[in-house]
Amino acid sequence: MKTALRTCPLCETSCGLRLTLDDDDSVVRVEGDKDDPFSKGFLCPKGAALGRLDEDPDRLTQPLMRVDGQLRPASWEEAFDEVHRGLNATMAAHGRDAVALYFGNPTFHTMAGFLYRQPLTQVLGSRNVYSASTVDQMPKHVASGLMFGDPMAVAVPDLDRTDYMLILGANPVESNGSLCVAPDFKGRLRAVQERGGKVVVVDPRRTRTAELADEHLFIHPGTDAGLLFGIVHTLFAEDLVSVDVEVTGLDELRSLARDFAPETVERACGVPAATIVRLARELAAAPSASVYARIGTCTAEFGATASWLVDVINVLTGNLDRPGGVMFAKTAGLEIFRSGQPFATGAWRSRVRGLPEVLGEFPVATMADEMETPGEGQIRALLTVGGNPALSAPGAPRLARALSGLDFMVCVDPYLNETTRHANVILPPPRILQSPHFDFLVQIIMVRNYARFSPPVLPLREDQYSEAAILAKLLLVLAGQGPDSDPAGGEEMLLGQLLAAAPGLREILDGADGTERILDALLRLGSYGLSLEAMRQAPHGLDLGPLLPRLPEILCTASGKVDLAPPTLAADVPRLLRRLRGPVPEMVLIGRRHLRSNNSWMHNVAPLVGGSNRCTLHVHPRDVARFGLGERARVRSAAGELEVPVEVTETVMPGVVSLPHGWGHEDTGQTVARRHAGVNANALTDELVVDPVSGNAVFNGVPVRVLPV
Ligand SMILES: Nc1nc2c(c(=O)[nH]1)N[C@H]1C(S)=C(S)[C@@H](COP(=O)(O)OP(=O)(O)OC[C@H]3O[C@@H](n4cnc5c(=O)[nH]c(N)nc54)[C@H](O)[C@@H]3O)O[C@H]1N2
Ligand SMILES: Nc1nc2c(c(=O)[nH]1)N[C@H]1C(S)=C(S)[C@@H](COP(=O)(O)OP(=O)(O)OC[C@H]3O[C@@H](n4cnc5c(=O)[nH]c(N)nc54)[C@H](O)[C@@H]3O)O[C@H]1N2
Ligand code: SF4
Ligand SMILES: [Mo]
Repeated sequence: MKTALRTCPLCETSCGLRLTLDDDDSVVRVEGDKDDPFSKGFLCPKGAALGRLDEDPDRLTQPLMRVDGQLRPASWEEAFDEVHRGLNATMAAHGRDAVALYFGNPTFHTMAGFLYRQPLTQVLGSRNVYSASTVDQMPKHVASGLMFGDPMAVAVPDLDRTDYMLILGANPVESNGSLCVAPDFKGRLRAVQERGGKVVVVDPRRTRTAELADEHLFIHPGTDAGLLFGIVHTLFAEDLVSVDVEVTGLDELRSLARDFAPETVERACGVPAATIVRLARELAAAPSASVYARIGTCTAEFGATASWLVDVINVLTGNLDRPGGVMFAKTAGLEIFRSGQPFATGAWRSRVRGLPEVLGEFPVATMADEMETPGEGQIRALLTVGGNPALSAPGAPRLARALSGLDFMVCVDPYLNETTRHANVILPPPRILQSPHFDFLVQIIMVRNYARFSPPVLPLREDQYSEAAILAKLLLVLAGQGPDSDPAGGEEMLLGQLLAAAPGLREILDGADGTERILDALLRLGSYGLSLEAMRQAPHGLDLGPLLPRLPEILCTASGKVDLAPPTLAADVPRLLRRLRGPVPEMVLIGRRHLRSNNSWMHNVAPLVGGSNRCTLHVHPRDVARFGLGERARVRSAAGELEVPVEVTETVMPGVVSLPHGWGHEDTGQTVARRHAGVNANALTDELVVDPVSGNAVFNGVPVRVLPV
């Protein structure tokens, strides 16, 4: 038996874990690491099942390669030769835009995913870059970028000090939090209440977070921007505005808000005007307050507008950049990536639908268009790293068909699944416990500054590649250096870029491999002057202190002030008004997340599926009666139709049905997931409807008809 310390890589929360392994290197116990200064022993059922997930016998242990139409085991050499051949054939015949990249959710957490994403994008030089960001948080980046100048400047609730928290479209008690890293979110919310504060949840479902809250308000899906504007209107109308940071656009904002009196928005939102007025007063009166919104508001038609108004309210109530309000974390290794240039979107536009580039990406919602529409720049080959867009993208069945029509596809993924089954080559990363972990990106969104490094628990076998080595090889293939080059050359490309400004560092860099040396460089160049050795000395993680005010360091708008009424967002306000004045849709679809799940890829672990984690349609009893539903229902949208088991529940508001995503498993050799197939919610979501400002997909508020079977 041996024990190992390890950060859980499965979600943003980054809990410290203590693993016990037997002599065969099998994980026999997972506990929360009580000595971790941030997570203090917290873990969730997914973290507890980390060993089962890691040792899943259905994970790929060697590359698969398509031969005569069939995916068959191949050596790494054969696999890289084929990747080299396939990608270069496409680039030679059709140019670099013909190769697309897709980065899925896990690449936001793995070291390799973080380190190689930008270099791969740069070296490929294709406009067809896509990521899970545009099915998730892109509206927040756009809002932050336009208001603060920096799209990565995401203001997080100062959860441990706030006196009032307004939560919209997030269910952190089950999701464990997103764009707000706070292990034991539930305990921290209870602590708000215990110190006399208040928690209000706005959600079309009475979630576990809503149950815990002091107040829960149902809202018609897709209308949060209206509700938030109603609050802004009230703050101005009642003279409750108290701004204490430098701003521009206050007058424009006031005039934009004029049309959004609470009485005007109440019908569309389904929240009484008097309640909206009271929320505004409470936010203004609280000693400190934070407005926090997530997936429910982002993956919606007015995602960017809602994200903007969240921080507008935080500014207007004097709560931006002060303890107890919303604040900016200070990362240990990312500061050098800040460009200092004011953010803008639309430097180029997508070929088929003319959608603006945002952060150098096109929306996932238009990936199928770009694959199916002939002409120069048509996508003919795809490299995915850790993603399952055949389940996760809007209008997913169409995208899956488009994948099957590609000339060539490479996937870096540990599973054969609904997406990778279309690949010509699958390159599997090693086990989680064989990989190092340092969660770069989540440092931006922590409620307390903190860092933790986990070296690999288990060594690589001779015949394995680390994920960093796989991506380094792909980088070299795209750079034209052939399939046989040493991955160390790819690592050197990264290090060379990083050290351009500090060449002297190279002599003293420390680390077992290129990835560790790059981490060492980033830590040394970072805000706290840390190093790899400092992280090794703190195996339980390093507390870097509470969030501190730092707006002046963050701001990089052209005016040098917080822009309260960015023109791009102001220009979209008439569209919101039209929506709010229009009819309330009779029936709409939203999503939901289960505690023991994570998007599409944890349904092959027996302890995580079944029970409450099932793919059912939540329907209010009134709607069950109204539509005469039995055990199953047919759900029809503009995009498609599904038949699904009905779960009658009063936790969802009338006029709304809820279906989780990540299901619809095909028979790809995942033996457990196959028995819990479920249906693909994204057969109902419409890729043709996006938030036009951010290009983000719309998963919530999809008009549907619900029919008996
Ligand atoms: N257990 C678990 N944890 C996860 C994940 C998982 O799949 N399972 N996924 C991870 C990922 S990738 C992410 S991005 C995060 C997301 O983290 P959260 O944002 O907390 O995700 P959800 O639990 O989906 O919460 C969204 C809530 O929005 C509500 N909602 C839907 N439409 C609307 C609307 O129009 N307005 C409002 N106000 N609310 C609405 C839904 O009912 C739901 O309760 O979770 C992460 N953590
Ligand atoms: N209808 C609807 N659709 C949604 C959402 C919703 O709320 N409703 N939520 C959206 C959100 S927030 C997100 S983030 C997306 C997720 O969208 P995706 O990222 O496309 O999908 P995931 O299901 O997270 O797929 C993760 C993939 O990464 C692989 N993987 C796991 N670990 C590793 C690793 O260490 N390395 C590599 N290379 N691969 C790994 C898994 O096998 C799996 O294939 O889904 C979105 N889709
Ligand atoms: S909340 Fe669960 S899945 Fe997320 S990091 Fe913690 S243990 Fe892992
Ligand atoms: Mo996500």
